[in-house]
Amino acid sequence: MAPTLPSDGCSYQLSHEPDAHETLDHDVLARIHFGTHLSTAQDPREVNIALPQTGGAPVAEVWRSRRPVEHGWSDGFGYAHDGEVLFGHLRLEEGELTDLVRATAHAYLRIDLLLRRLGYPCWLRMWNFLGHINHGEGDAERYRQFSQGRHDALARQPGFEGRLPAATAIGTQEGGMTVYFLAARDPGAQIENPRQVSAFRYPPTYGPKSPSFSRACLKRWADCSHLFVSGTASVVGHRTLHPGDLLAQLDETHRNVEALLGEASAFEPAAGPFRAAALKVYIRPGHEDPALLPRVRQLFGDQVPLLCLVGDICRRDLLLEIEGLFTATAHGASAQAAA
Ligand code: 3EB
Repeated sequence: MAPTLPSDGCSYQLSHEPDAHETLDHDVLARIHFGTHLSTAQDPREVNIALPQTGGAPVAEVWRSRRPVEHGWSDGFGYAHDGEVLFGHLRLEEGELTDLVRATAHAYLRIDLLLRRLGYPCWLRMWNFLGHINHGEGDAERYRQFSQGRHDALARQPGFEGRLPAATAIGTQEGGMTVYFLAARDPGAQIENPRQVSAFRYPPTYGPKSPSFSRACLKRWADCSHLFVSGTASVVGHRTLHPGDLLAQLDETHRNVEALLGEASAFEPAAGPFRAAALKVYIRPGHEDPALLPRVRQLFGDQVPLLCLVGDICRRDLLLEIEGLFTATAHGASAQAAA
């Protein structure tokens, strides 16, 4: 089957495709399925995330490249790369998480080793899916233990707070942990949100070690720029705003995403305007609301590909979180200027 060439000028691209299980095309870096009772696949580019989809026909997240893709398994990781970007993933079963702090630290150190070995040492974007993320009280909460382990691993590198990847951390109903990620040969730029305290500077009320992620990562490729926007929620300063009010949390989240787009454009004005290539919306179970997705479309654009997932948000008073990939092509900027 002929590879589907990316259409927006970027040499690799994310699309939402009807969920299917046929053999992957050669140009695929990764295909991520979301749902319960997913069947396991042997291809190292296939990932399953145990989160139900809501609000439409099920889709898979598919990353495709214009360059030749190589893939394989190494140290338990499935990976694929195309000379510029690397995709990888790791699954830990619940039985491997009895000491969650150490298990997370070990997993993150193994990721670092894999990335160095394959020649893509620069972390861009991490997705973390952890069973029962809100179980446990106080600093024994699983999310806080995960944060501590991640910090323990990343803090081994001096200056790590200036090179943090964008991230998502979401809870699943099934146990275990699945991590998937993108990395590059050369670094992206860490973008923070002026409306929010950087997560890596959160006070200890949110856990013994602050969460090691950046609000966004801006990566300039040969032919386009990608802005990876982390899971973004109704947090201003370091506090949750609008507890209990899903739609108000959505509006606040949108303001946070807008602030990040503003920061990214100020950081790299030549990139051209950023447009949303794909968004994921996570809703806490029991808080699905038919008014939500229409409002998301109103705020972020009618046409934007949306994947809507039901999962626990890592802070208990947050009802929703939104992440996205935004693309800018200097070509897009000149086309707009000419119009
Ligand atoms: C927040 O702003 C919401 O620990 O990797 C969002 C995205 C959140 C990523 C993470 C946490 C993480 O603090 C929570």
